[in-house]
Formats: sequence, C-alpha cells, structure tokens
Amino acid sequence: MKAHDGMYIDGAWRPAAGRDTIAVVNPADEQVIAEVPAGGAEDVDAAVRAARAALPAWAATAPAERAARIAALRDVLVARKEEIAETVTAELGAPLPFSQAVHAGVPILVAGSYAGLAASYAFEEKVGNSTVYAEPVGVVGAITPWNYPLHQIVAKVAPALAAGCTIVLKPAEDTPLTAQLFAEAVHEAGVPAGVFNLVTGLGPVAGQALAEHEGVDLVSFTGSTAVGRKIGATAGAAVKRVALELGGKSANVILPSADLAKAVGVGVANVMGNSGQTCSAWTRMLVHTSQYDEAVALAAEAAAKYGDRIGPLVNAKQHARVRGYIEKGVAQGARLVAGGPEAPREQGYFVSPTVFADVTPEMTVAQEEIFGPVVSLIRYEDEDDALRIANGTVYGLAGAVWAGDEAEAVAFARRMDTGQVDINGGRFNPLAPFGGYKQSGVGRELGSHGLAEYLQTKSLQF
Ligand code: TXE
Repeated sequence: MKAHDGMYIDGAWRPAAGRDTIAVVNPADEQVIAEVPAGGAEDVDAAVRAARAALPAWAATAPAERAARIAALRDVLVARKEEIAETVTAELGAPLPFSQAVHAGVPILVAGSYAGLAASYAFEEKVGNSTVYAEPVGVVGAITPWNYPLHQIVAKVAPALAAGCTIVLKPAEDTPLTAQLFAEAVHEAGVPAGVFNLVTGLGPVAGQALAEHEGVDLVSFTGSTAVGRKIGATAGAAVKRVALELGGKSANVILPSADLAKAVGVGVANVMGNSGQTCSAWTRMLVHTSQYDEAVALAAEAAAKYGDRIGPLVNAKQHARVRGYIEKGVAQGARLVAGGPEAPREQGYFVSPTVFADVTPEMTVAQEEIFGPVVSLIRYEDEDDALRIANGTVYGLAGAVWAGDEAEAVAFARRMDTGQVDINGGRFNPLAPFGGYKQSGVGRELGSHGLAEYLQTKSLQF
C-alpha cells in the first residue's frame, strides 16, 4: 500500500530524524503491506515547534474561517471515502462494508458537526458585568488508538481546530496509514501550515515524548487504562490539561418488559461489530432470571449467524490476549455456548464470535475489558440487583437499557454510573457528549462538551 516515508510537519512531508521504521501488517493475512517511519523525540520536538509557531495566527482566525476549513476537511473525507475505507480494511482488517459505513462514514458526521459548532459556538459571552471569552488551550498532543483509526483522530482534531488550537498527532502504530491519509486531507482542505502535524511512531517512544513535551498544553489520549494512568500522572506533575478516554465494561440491561429477541439480537451485534474492539461495547448482557435461558439460546444463535462476517483482531498481541480471556472464563466456570478460544483460521488474527452463559459478576470476563468478540450473559433477580451488577465494575463508559416503556428505561439509566446510555437500541448522535464516569476516563469527546475540552476561559469585569 501507498505510504509516506516522512512526517507531516509544518505543512509538508519531511524526512524523519532517524531511520527506524514500523511494518504495517494486514491482520487478515499477516502480510506486511507498508512501512512508515518510527519517529522519536527529535521528530516530536520539530512538530511541537511548528504547532507553537502556528498557534497565534490560528487562534486569532475568525471562528467562521475555522468553520470553513473544517467543512472543507469534511468534504475531502467525503470525496476520499472509498480510499479511507480500503485503507482501514487493509491495516485493521475490518470487513469493507463496515469500514465504509462506520470507519469512513462516522468521521464525516463528526467533522460536519464541528464545522457547525465552530460557526455557532458562543466564544464570547456576557455574564452580568463581565465578558467571558473562550480561548484555545494552545498546542494539543493527541495520542490515538487503532480500534477506530479515523474516528479517534477526527474526534480530537476537529474540535481542536474549531477551538483555535494547533495539534501534533501521534496515531497508533498499528494503523498509521489512515493517519497519513488524514494528514493529506487536512492539507487538501487548506488548513494553514503548522496547525496540524503528524508524527508516526511507537507509544513508549514518540507517544511518551509528546506527552512529556513542555511545549504541549493539553494531552488528549484514547487507549488503555494503564497508559492513560501514566499520561495523567505526567500531565498532573506538569500541571497541564489532560483528557483521557479509556476502557469500558458496559452493561446491556434487558428489563423484563423489553422485546427480548430484539434486545438480545442488537446486543450481540453491538459486541461483534469491529470484532469487539470497541471501548463502549455492551460486553455484559444482564437478563432477568425468568428470561435467562431463552436469552442464552437467542444469543448463541445470533453469534453463530455472525460466522465469517467478523473481521480479525488487530494484531498478534490482541489475538493472544483475547483468547487468554476466553480460556480464563472457561477456567472460572463460565459456560461457552458459542465460539471459544481456538483460532477459527490458520492465518489471520481471527476469533470466533463467543458467548458465555452462567457468568457471575465477579468473574474476570465480567470485570475486565476483553476487547474482542465476547459477550457475557449475567442473570439478575430484580432491578436493584441489576443496578448493583451494572454499576459493579471500575468502568463507566457506556451502556444500554431495554424496556417496554421508554420512561421505565430512562428511570433505570439515570441510576447507572456511566457516561452514555442507549435507550431501546439508541442511535449514534455526533453531538452527544461521550466519555467516562469512574476509571473510564476524564473529560468528554464530541459535541459542544468535546469542544469545551480544548478551550479555557478568560473573564473581563466592567
Ligand atoms: O493500547 P495502548 P493497546 C484497551 C483495550 C486493549 C488494551 C491494549 O482493552 O485491549 O487497551 O491496547 C500509545 N506514552 N484499549 O496496547 O498501548 C500507543 O502508541 C504515550 C481501549 O493497543 O494504550 C497508541 O497510540 N503513548 C481503547 C495509544 O497509546 C503511548 C482503544 C493506545 O495504545 C504509550 C485501544 C506511552 N507510554 C485500546 N504507550 C479505547 N478506549 O477505545 C502506548 N502509547
């Protein structure tokens, strides 16, 4: 596949400081498809300098002009949609229709929403005898994961651009080609040189150098809890802003009045989409004891139907990790009713759609983020029991509630310790804030709340 052999810094592709490279592997067949440079501290420093130099002019650009650049970026993403989908499929392994609809489709909605918000946001407000200005935080260090390669980038870069910030992006080492395509799109959209910069590289090298750089005012990170904790500590020590979007173990609560077949079917599909590599996936299905056996049968059937339509996991490490979790579930007494730890194909990092029954809330598969196509069915006795189980993990990112009556579902959702809940299936809304309670993170992405992360306020009293 086509790849740049440099970094996108100050509006141009420039050679990397060192000679190290990263091999990009197609997880469906384990073939190397490209190489990109593995940047280090020197590359990060050049990118941060470019971002700092570009900051004053971009921060002073009228919001309407920033909105126009984001709208142009959205248009490029539309024009290059097919190429984006093919690139994501090549480096992440997602089936092409899923890449087209979700990996290429969703970022268009998010970029569009920020073109609108940049134009309409109240960057200046009168509060009594004061004027309050919302000003950009400054230079943003964005560190993104591989699971939704473009969405994770756009969910940070679009609001940062809208706010008037400048950016250095360090994308995941598994999916750098999508990030390079995005840099081309930013360039085509006419975003001024230095406003957006890209450094590809390894997390503990380039990622850490970016998080620690004193020229960075805000670190926005999406990834594992372990790395998030470290980045949070580094930012705290330097007293700089930080936004963390970490893991999840979301509960899909099916109340007895719900349409059981629909709730189970959509629930299983929610976990299997993107091969379970979704931080908000509803990995714990909570079913009333009176409906439990029926739900188990429905879930096993739904998973079996998925069969070959599921893509591989992103890499060998995740493949081993997810299969290890499935083995642990079996060892702790959970009952496999679909899938299992055996790799279904000789080549590629595939795992079969897996359903566990007889899962109890304290089992590892019910507590830790597996990040694979694995759903655990847990039984509850009454609503209080369901709520206790739903809230009984360290995470609080998302969730779902199903009930015959919407008000009943809403009442339950309001008692959940989690940042986003889908009612009777829900529908994606790019303007709805997304982010975690508890150890799922700090801060919000998307919508005006996501924009506010990149702003700081100044008030003038009269
Ligand atoms: O994540 P990492 P990994 C969870 C999920 C998954 C697990 C491990 O449970 O199984 O994390 O995935 C960069 N300083 N999520 O190992 O390492 C890295 O280069 C600075 C949830 O892939 O956290 C990449 O760009 N940066 C999740 C990004 O951090 C560092 C999405 C994420 O990689 C760094 C992905 C360091 N020391 C995984 N080390 C979600 N919330 O959506 C790594 N990175």
